[in-house]
Amino acid sequence: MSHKILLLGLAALAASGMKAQSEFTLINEAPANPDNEPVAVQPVPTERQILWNETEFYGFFHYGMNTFTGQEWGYGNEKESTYAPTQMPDPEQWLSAIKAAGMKGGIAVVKHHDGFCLWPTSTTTHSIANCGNTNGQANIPELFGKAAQKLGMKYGFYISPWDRNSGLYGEDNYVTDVFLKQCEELAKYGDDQFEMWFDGANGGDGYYGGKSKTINIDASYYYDVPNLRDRVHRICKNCVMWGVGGEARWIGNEQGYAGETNWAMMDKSTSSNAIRQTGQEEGWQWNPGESDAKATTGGWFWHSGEGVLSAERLFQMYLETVGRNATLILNCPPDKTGHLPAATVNRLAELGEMMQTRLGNDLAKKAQVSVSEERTAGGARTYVAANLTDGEKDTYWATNDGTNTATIEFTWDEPQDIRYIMLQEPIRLGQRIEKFKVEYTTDGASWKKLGGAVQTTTVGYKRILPLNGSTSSSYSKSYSAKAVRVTIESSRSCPALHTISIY
Ligand code: FUL
Repeated sequence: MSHKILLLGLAALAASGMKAQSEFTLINEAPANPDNEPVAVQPVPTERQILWNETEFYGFFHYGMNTFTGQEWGYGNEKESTYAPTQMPDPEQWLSAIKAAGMKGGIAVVKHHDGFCLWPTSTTTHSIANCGNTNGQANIPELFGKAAQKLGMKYGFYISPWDRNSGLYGEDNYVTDVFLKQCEELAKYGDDQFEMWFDGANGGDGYYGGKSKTINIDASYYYDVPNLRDRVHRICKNCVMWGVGGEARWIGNEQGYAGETNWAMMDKSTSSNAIRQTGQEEGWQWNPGESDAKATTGGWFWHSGEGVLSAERLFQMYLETVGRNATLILNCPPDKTGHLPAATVNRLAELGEMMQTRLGNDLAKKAQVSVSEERTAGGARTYVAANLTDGEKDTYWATNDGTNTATIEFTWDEPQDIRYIMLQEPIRLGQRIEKFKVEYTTDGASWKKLGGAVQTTTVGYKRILPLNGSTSSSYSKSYSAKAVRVTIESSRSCPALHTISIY
């Protein structure tokens, strides 16, 4: 059509003797795509959500007034002096311990529902500033942020929107003069924060400045989320506003698992826990899942006598969350000394070694890789099979438009003992793969399916499939493979993968 219009225009110009350049503007009908990249399937993540997803596995530290009262939800009337760490709290110790487990960051709870703030704040007297003991003066967000930066880890804070201490709770002033200001104060403890955690527990009974009553609010508007997001993002541009903030979703349970099928998309209006676990292929919002779970046997806060889950169980949680296109935030509560107990530290180190043994040696890197199709290269990009094993997250393999199925084959000179396969899509192109299968051959002739009865549907940011089909004893059986074949059976558009690893 545009060509016809242009020709008519030129004919008219020739007739009138005018110059073409000043009279005509050519409008491109298709956006330029010099690299021949596949068109993204909507919706797609923001840059902030992509960076957040790369944190994958991070720690959660419930520590505060409840650590000293033995409660899980303080009423809000606890005396400031009850917060009395017996030693100087040491967030660097917390973070070093989770780093040893392979975690890339941490979130510190700095205000829980009881309203007690672990930093000196102008917004309330209910903070460490008035606890009256030296160890208690440790400014937790400040120390936590600095320690994370020192250790090269990502960090962020949990601030409860619900405040059972504040006499203003339920009124607009609480949001404008207390909550938003507190969030802004926290944002100022480091503009490189990756996540701010806003819990869904809201309203109910509490102290509320002495009123001791029940106050119910409507969380869908009360916390002024658009303003909250703007105010934090102005300071911390890559800070994902979790939960109430709407940029990443709760996975629908606190047991450390996501659905075997798990889409990063969801409709904002949908809140059933079953749907949170799987997301929705047709969801109109990029709202990826985060799974919050406890590493200990008690509550979220430290309780005397509690145990620590086994490394095997924690590894299972990892497979069932990070391995299913969610992130895992694993709670490790510091005790009254302001340190993680030795049993937790030791277990985290054990987990780190287990992760290294099981997922530390990528056999795909020494295989020959062949694929059924490689997308035609564009200016600065190729889509070759070798991109799958080059260790780069920005290069990827893809097929041509219109080809929505494919096979990818890894072959070794000598048979390899294998237990896991890991796949990753370049999610800036949207989540595409709907169904795949993994097979292996020992003799080079007959192929057998791997993964047991596990659903091999979605991939997303990351998918790890235990090849024996068990997440609880995933290491118990290996397969001797001369070759492994991944078949993509269905995809929303031409499939693209940036990495496949085999362990
Ligand atoms: C819940 C809270 O009510 C718990 O106390 C805890 O902080 C957990 C992570 O989120 O909804």
